[in-house]
Amino acid sequence: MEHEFVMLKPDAVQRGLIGQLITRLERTGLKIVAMKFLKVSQDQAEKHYEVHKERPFYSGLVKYITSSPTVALVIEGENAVALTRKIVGATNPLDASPGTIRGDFGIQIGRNLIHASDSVENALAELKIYFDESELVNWKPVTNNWVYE
Ligand code: D4T
Repeated sequence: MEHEFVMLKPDAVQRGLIGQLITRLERTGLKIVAMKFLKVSQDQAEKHYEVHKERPFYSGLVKYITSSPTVALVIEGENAVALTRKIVGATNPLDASPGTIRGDFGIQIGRNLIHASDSVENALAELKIYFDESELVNWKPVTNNWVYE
């Protein structure tokens, strides 16, 4: 089963959307295996957004993600990465379809509420910035046989 790394960004927490956003992921049948409320450190932010280091929005992005608490989650399930990215929607809320998180709750790309890793490899690398692998909980929901055939 795939693991996906998700972060509810500072704007989602400040706007009181934690419950609503987690509900959208949970109701698919995808399973939460780790979850943490944390203020991202400068070091974690620099590791997380290393690929964007040379981009003009990098310093604003690091400032934003470290500015206020976030919620980090690891989600497990079949095709967890693609499914989660579909629920999250396009990076810019303007391009995100209605029904997606960014399409329904966002206006600007710099306040797009949620992060979801774009590949299985990046999910593993990113979850390691925020979690020790021992923090991932191995459990089986009682609904499993009704989510998977
Ligand atoms: P994340 O990584 O937050 O899930 O977003 P995406 O995978 O959808 O998009 P990304 O990596 O291209 O961008 C990372 C992060 O940077 C912000 N950003 C991006 C921004 O503020 N201005 C920009 O022009 C771009 C391209 C938003 C998401």
